[in-house]
Amino acid sequence: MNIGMTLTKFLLEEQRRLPGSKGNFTALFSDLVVAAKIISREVNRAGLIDILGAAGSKNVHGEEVQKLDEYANTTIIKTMEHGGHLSGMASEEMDEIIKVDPKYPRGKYLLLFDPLDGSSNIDVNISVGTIFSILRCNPECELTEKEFLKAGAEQVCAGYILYSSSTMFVYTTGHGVHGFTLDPNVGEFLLSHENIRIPDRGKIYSVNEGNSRHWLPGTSLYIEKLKNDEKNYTARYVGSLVADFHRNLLKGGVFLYPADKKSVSGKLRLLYEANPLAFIVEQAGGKASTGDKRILDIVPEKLHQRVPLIIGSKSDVEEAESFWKYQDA
Ligand code: AHM
Ligand code: MG
Repeated sequence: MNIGMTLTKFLLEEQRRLPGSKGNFTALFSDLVVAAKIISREVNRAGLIDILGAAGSKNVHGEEVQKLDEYANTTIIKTMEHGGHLSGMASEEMDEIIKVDPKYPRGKYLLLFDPLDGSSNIDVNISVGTIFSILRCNPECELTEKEFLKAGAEQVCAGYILYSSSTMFVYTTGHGVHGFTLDPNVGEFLLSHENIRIPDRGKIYSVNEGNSRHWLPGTSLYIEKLKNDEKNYTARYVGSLVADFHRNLLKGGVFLYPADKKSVSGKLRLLYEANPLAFIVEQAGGKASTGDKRILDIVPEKLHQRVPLIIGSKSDVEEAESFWKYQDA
């Protein structure tokens, strides 16, 4: 057992094994860990903040009470911008890219993130998460949206933080997927899930069946097949992508947010949600697809582009893909 193996120490060891690594990435990551701890603390006392907010919209420090997703967004930007490791950021919460303030040095990475995913669950004390993706960039370039529009296969790192019964930080740099659990007494993320592998097939399917009247024929046929399968599939859907994904990553299964007649490109965002989770699932031995192509091969056209997503155990995703030929029927 790796007693006391913190996230930053683990990453440092991982980076040391890579020839030519100068440790910039490790420093960037430790800023991200700080942001995760701050957001985790705030999520954990959200109910108390709400009480204070309702009493007069000011907290005990006399500051305006912020909505948690805005708070998470600002926390990440403020924690990350002055480290000198980033040239820019893009957030699901913001229309435009964020250029690092010229008063700080520019670095060779870009950070893309969904600060607090699962917005419908924030106010009801159900698990939510932060999702992030890191790309390389030339620090000399003039930073425009174009620099962010790279296929997911070019990510150098991706991960998520799940705020749940415990807070967990799960990431990949392309060398397996590792999970760390925040020990609130120590104040550190400690290695709890080394080299996560997703089972080749699971028994869980996760989809919003409330949308079934809008589904295309292939989706309906596939879900019907699962319901009648002798493997006894069971439905599990929280409505927070990080929570649904994390459960299926550990237990095996498939999550779908397909394109349908209402959401013709699906709902989820390619750059902030699908790409990072696709990188993780592939590193864990699973698969992520639109139904007819690999998520990580899509070259984005827009920052906030949506994409249909089928993600999880390899054999389950492949079985779903086999039904996608019926989508146009
Ligand atoms: P958000 O970014 O506004 O939070 O929306 C994304 C969330 C995902 O976490 C989740 O998988 C999905 O939306 C749930 O959508 P729905 O409520 O339509 O099932
Ligand atoms: Mg989101």
